[in-house]
Amino acid sequence: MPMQMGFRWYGENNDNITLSDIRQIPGVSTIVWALHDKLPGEVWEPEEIKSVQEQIERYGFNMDVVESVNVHDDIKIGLPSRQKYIDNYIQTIRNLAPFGVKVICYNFMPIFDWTRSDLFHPVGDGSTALFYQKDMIQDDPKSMAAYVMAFTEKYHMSFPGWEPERMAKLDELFEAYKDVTKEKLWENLRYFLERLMPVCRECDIKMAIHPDDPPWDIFGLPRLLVDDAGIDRFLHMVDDPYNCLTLCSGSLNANPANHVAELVRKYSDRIAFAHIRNVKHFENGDFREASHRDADGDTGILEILKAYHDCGFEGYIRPDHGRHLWGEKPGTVRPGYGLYDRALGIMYMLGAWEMMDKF
Ligand code: CS2
Ligand code: MN
Repeated sequence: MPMQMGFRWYGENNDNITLSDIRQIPGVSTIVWALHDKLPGEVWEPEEIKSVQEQIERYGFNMDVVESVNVHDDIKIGLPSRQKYIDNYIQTIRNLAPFGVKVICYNFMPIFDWTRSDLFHPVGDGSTALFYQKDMIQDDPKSMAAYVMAFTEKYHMSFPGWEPERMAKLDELFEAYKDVTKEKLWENLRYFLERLMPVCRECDIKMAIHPDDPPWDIFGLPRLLVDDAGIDRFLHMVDDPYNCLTLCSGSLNANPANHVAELVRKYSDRIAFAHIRNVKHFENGDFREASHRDADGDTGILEILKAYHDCGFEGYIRPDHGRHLWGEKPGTVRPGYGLYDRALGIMYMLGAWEMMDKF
């Protein structure tokens, strides 16, 4: 089976991009989807999954990849109430299996998902992109959360991992995480996965963890999946073919020391899902996201694609964040998830891939 190209879609009435738009991008087989109105910890019910299935399959796509089923904070913190949330997670896996879902992408970042200081930073050519200014993300989580929340309120858009219900309780969350050291977080991740693995095997669904974005501790919160050593520890800790990676090139390469193509070669048999995102580094540690073209960033997109191709990668792949182009602006586009740059990214990736296939 060749690799399968996916496109992340936020769902009807939740994404300005339609399935009909996506069908016009050549080469896409998989819709990367989720029930975006679910809070972490809730069970995804079969009827709810079925209604998305009907939409997705009507356009000839498969729904093999879910991104994300988010993990409740109590599981990450290791509270006794985690039992209930792990049971719910397992029930969600069981409910997804009959619909043909093969991969669940998730992350294990405390409190925040991806973190940026500017969601629409000018690139210089008229487009905008997500930007991380290191000195703005130091010791004031509240002002950063307030920035993202102001955006979500103004434009009636909420982001997975930035649920307003959770952000309203930031003090409580920080308090709850205060004794969660890196080692405890590793232990809680292991506990969670060990309980899931038998069900994953039975349901033939791979759990594919997304690396931490950015790949370093922020606001004093520990982060685990940040480099080769972290990935190695993770895969050995629960050494099971259903314990896999979503290898996100841009998240990892926000730290220029992470050589993503090498990671692909080293861990290819455990990569279930590839995110391709290009990043431009600045000397002071800031970074900006870039078009998928190799020369536009520093992540080494062609070398990464070559590594996947050499390894005979047969998993799912998708363009990750792109720039906002051609009139895409706050209110009309989800930050990082416009139509045009991701479509261009797909054509670039398929061009490179098909060239490697043929010649
Ligand atoms: C995604 C992540 O938009 C993005 O950066 O790659 O937010 C990803 O969906 C989550 O971390 C997975 O749980
Ligand atoms: Mn990603």
